[in-house]
Amino acid sequence: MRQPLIMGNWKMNTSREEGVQLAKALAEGLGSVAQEVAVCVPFVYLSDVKNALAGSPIAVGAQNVADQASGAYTGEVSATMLADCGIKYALVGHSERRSYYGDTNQSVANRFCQALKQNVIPVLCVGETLDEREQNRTFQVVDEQLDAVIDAAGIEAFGKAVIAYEPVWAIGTGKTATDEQAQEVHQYIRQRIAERSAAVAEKVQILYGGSVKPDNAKGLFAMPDIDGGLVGGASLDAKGFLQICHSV
Ligand code: G2H
Repeated sequence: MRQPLIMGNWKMNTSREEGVQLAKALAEGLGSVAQEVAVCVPFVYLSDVKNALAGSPIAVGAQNVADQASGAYTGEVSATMLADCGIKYALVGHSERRSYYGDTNQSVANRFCQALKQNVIPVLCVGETLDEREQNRTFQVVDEQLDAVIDAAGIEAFGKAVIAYEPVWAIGTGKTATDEQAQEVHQYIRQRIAERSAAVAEKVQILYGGSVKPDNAKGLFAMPDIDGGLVGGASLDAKGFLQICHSV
């Protein structure tokens, strides 16, 4: 049985104080839950939020990680630095990184490997654009995104990683994939992993992301291959995010 995971992605939002208050409200309101909960926060607030969550089961993640180990890479934050700050997760290949900052399948694979090397759990984001879906290329695009990482890290690496399926057309648009549309791709991803390792496919958590809200979370999380959510906009409101956390 896979443990559900609900992960907030604050993106480039909140002030330091707002972030700390949001984290405290989550810690106070969560209660005891069987599922894992995490928040991916801006780099500069990682330590503040981690301190605010001390004693709570809520983990902290970064929204990106460098594709190199160390050195002359101005502006980058390495996996070693994240590990040094006690950060548990790092998103890699979020569609906003791929589309606005030039992250490629290869650089995403390198980021994934760097995170794993430092025991930071990579959360590999994959998903198709609306054009790609309309051209019936969803599975092909997801395959290419997955294969680049499988080639670089090996299939066993997915036993220590998380996958997030985020259809680009559903991100921040208010358009959510239907439960069935999301399940179809989640099942496909799990089957692609199973072709290489049934044990890893059984173990890997596959999250759905793209306009997850308190009113659609339950239906999505009830699907057999959806192991939780990566929640953007709705994770900025403590009450709503806690409701989503309790929708598993
Ligand atoms: C997708 C998601 C979180 P939102 O980017 O990663 O954001 O829930 O706002 O669509």
